[in-house]
Amino acid sequence: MTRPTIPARILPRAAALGAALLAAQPATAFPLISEVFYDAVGSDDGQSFVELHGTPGTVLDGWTVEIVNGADGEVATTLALLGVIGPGGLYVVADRLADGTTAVAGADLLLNFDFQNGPDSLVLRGPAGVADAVGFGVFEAGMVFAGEGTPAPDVPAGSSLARHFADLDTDDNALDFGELPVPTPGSARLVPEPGAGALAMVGAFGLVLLGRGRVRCSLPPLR
Ligand SMILES: [Ca+2]
Ligand SMILES: [Ca+2]
Ligand SMILES: [Ca+2]
Repeated sequence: MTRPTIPARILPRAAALGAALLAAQPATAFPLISEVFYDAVGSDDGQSFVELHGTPGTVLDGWTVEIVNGADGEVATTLALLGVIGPGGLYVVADRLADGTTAVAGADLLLNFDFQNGPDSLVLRGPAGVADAVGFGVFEAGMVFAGEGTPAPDVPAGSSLARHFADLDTDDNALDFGELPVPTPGSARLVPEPGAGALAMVGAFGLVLLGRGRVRCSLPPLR
């Protein structure tokens, strides 16, 4: 049995992620959109969710998540948030079934909504304006991308679109988000605490994930 090796060609992408980690940490403002599950296998009813990451105790009353239709830029749905980000630093808004329940475990708020399957955007808006945004899919000429930087990839049914690290925001959706084959409402990977070797650990972890294909990292294309 041969030991798995890390292809040299992905090193520049890992370096880009490492640089992003260094550059982004001091400036990151919370809350952030950390995960979006917009297309379950089969019906999305009661399965869709949006997860936010932020400082525990943050009051979200008055905050909204807008679902922006990529076809025309119109806000198709506005999710009015309520309540407080809990001790774990994550907050989940889940789609409600007709009977008032949801299939999403541990949801903090149930609302009735339905995503299209992209290209679309989500905009998180607070009292001071837009706090974060993510757009996903291929935006063709005439379509409206309301995310940040470049769009994140469209993910297949059953997978969610998630930040590689819930607390890492470079304001470039393609860099920050990737496919999560098993959605994780209410849990997330965070950047390790700053310290000697922490960045190296993150970089190594990223390399392992990239090498194994467990994270379909949407870093800039290889040249
Ligand atoms: Ca579906
Ligand atoms: Ca952002
Ligand atoms: Ca999650």
